[in-house]
Amino acid sequence: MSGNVPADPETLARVYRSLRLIRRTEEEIARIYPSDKIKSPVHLSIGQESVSVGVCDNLEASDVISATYRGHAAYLAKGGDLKQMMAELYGKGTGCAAGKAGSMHLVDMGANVLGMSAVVGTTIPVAAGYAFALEREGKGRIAASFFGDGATEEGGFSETLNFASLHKLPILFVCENNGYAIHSPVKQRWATEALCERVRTYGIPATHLGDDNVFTVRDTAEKAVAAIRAGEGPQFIECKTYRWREHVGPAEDYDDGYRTRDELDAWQARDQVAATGAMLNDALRQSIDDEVESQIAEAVDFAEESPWPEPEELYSHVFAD
Ligand SMILES: Cc1ncc(C[n+]2csc(CCOP(=O)(O)OP(=O)(O)O)c2C)c(N)n1
Ligand SMILES: [Mg+2]
Repeated sequence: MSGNVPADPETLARVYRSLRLIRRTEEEIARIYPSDKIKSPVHLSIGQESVSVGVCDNLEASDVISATYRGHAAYLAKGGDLKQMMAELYGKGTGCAAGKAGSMHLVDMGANVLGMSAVVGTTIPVAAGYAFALEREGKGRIAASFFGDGATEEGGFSETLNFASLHKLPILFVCENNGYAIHSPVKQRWATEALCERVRTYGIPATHLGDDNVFTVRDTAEKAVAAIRAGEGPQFIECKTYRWREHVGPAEDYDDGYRTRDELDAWQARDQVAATGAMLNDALRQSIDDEVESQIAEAVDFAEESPWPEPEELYSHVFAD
């Protein structure tokens, strides 16, 4: 495993805990899904956790993030409430969006997680708008926006880069390049793979990471966040990563013919959850694992036992008060 392993054991334990929580939560979601208790489609981040964890480890609680319909990892890495997330997937009234939104539209403003969207690319300009507000607020808070490789093909992506650079907005753009938009590989969609070169033409410093080593992501994000906080304007990170499961749903899809299991094997060999766990002593790893399991079990119980939303709930959050 490449990358700088952090000297301080607290960081190592914190990063592992976050990775493990996301992985195990999504494995539980995949396990429960066939029971039909989960009422919304699920886009799992299994295999991609380290991008969210490495970036969010550099953010303050008061910083803001945006993400996508594949948003469980970013939501949890930023400190979004797990019980409310699980209840939201179940469509329960205690969910983070009162059971009306499901997995693709998570939100937790208590943790400064902006509402997510199923419409590709749309949360990028929203995050920049929020960064604009944060800049005017003048308290040093920043925004980070997570999106996929496919989202960079949307017009709003380019418009947002230009606006953010022009106004030196305090925003970190994070492209999770998992190589596919649904079943279409990047090679069939991009004239060149030089995404960071394209981004630099907007005057935004951009770093390409060839794999998703969590500590490399963390180090890169640390520098980017420091530059943003110093008032230098936006920064961009493109991180290659890999989605282990199907685009939407709990299963694998290596028989669908658009990608091969060999590709998965190469990424699984450097699984960041396992690799980071292996850096801890057995007793500490076990205690973190146990804690994570009980946190997830509690969240599942909470979702199962929570009431359905009241019919009147249909009319709340429709218009601003
Ligand atoms: C504007 C828009 N166009 C098309 C779709 C259909 N769609 C849903 S997910 C997706 C792929 C997006 O790929 P990427 O941004 O790489 O994210 P990933 O799913 O790989 O995380 C597409 C095309 C959509 N939801 N919104
Ligand atoms: Mg993608």
